[in-house]
Amino acid sequence: MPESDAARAARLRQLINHHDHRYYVLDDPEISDAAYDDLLNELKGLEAAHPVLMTSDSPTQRVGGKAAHEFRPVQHPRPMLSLDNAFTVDDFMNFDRRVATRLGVEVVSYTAETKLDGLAVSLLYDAGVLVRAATRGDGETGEEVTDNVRTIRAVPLLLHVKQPPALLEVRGEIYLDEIGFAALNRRQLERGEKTFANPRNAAAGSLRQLDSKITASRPLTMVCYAIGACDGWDPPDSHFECLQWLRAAGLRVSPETSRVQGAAAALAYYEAMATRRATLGYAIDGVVYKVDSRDAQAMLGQAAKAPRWAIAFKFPPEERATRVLDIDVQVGRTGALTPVARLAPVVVGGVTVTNATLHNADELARKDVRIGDLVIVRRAGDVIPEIVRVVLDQRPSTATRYGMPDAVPDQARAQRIQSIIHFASRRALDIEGLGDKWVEQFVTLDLIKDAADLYHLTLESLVALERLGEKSATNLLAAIAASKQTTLPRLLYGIGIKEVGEATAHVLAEQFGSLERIMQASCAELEQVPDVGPIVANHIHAYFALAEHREFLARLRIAGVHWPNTEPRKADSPLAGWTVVLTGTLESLTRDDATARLQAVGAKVSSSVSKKTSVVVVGIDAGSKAVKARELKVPILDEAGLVALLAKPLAATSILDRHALRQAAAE
Ligand code: I6G
Repeated sequence: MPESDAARAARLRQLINHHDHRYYVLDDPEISDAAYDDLLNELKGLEAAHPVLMTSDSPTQRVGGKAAHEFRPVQHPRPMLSLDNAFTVDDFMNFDRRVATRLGVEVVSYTAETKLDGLAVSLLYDAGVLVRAATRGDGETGEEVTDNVRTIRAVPLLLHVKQPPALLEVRGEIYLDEIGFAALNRRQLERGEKTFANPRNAAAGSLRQLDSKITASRPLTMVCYAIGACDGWDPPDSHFECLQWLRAAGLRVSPETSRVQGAAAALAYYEAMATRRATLGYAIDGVVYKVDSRDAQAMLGQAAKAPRWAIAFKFPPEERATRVLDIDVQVGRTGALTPVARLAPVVVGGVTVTNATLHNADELARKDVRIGDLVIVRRAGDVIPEIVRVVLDQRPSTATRYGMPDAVPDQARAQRIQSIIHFASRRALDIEGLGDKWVEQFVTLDLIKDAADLYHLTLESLVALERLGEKSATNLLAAIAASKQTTLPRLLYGIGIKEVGEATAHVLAEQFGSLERIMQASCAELEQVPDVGPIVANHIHAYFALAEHREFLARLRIAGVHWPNTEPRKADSPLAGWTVVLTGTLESLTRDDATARLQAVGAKVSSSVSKKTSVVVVGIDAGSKAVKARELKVPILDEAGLVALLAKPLAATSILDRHALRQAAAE
């Protein structure tokens, strides 16, 4: 091989990395897309002709490689904490006064940054080379997503530093901007695949792809906001300088970062960002203030879950006015009719909203929403669009009430479509690529009548459809075939028994062990299951009493769908013998879910604390039970500890050691 090929390949790598940095990090490209493609194609050609020229940090390696089977758990070198929140000016002022008092200063110097609504990740650079990327997970343990993160061009594979630290952990947020999000959803629609509800879900879904080629096709980007663990190097003295260092090292840092002196300047930054929020081009849900001096940060230290030197001041959910163009009903998988307002498109918190559910006839009447009304819309929990209220003084004289129908034409067909969509959904049989639009089309064209028919679709029938090429059809059939190997809880959830959610499906499977035993169970036996009351027991019993449903399950089996029996719960379940008390409000899961999941791993959930209690889980605003637990010296877990326990019940003892608050106050 001529020497010049090696030199040319090295030069091309350098040039492409430079232009990636200009385009993806600085947002300031120097060359046209066509000129960039020429460079990349030339490098690909050289590497194909001389494979020895290929390096692991070559930009050609960002296209994604082999599909993985799972995401390996990885322990973070230092826990990835969360941030305390402020929701009001008073909250923020209290934080500022607390910090000032502890530091013994009058005016605190902060770095202010935007809080992007994405997914927190940790990047590990070994001597300047990206060697690992992991999601935050529960803060202690995340999932390794290196192959996927390598496809993100805003993430340098090599740091632009002459003498890189021996080890450097960088933390930040992976997200999609508004243009990237809209483009992705457009593409999903074109392919008949599910669109994403918001950029955060899209980013999370894109990063959690086992096939990194799919991640490579998604327009993800990243901003970095902190240095985590490091070795062989002292970071600069202030957070602001750390961010500048990261920027100089080739990483993307929020362009909105600013140093502010004192509370008044901090609040002015908040106001400025709140005003600019709608035009930034990416979703932010607040601003983050960090005490700037790293020495001061060290003096302040951290509480159980969050540093004492930082706070996220959240924005109130964004509200926008728009017009109700129409109201109609949507048929759910159980046949229930839900009124839906069709809205003039409006961007709320970075997402275009065109529909808002009105839940049921009562809610429709209570809010008195009429066709033609001007309404205020927000995204509940910043996700699901909802109508907050009607702007009554702008109600047009032509506004008309909507009469909820008892039934709609084609209701049975709409219901069948919804039940198949549910059956194929990620938490049920998980048939990847079977978007809602395809299900609608298959049912409309009479290719399928129910979910069992999916397993009899053929390549010939699919390629005959417009817009479904042979490759997509083959992939879809492979995904359908792969879903045959499933689990009893997934099946129980997927068949869509009224009010049987994932948690109940799990507990049913745990308690009965096989579908046959659930089918034969009486209402009284079903009611013995934790989480199953008389109404749900009745739904389950009624479902299996219908010959049509039993026949459907038999057809699934004949088609090769297989769900191994689970072992009915035994005394050696990981938490068998444990008694757990839940108190206070949990943020990431409901009390019912927590109960069902604890019971599924063998724990008994009790409502009162005694010496025999194994652990008390303390949520927000916990009252006397937390006090009693301290008095009785019963171990106390916070919510993060509960999540860790549910994720790995076999590691219960070490989780208790790690998370239990152990009555620090009492000891
Ligand atoms: O979740 C976060 C978003 C933004 C952060 C964060 C941040 O800084 C701009 N900083 C820290 C230290 C943490 N979470 C824990």
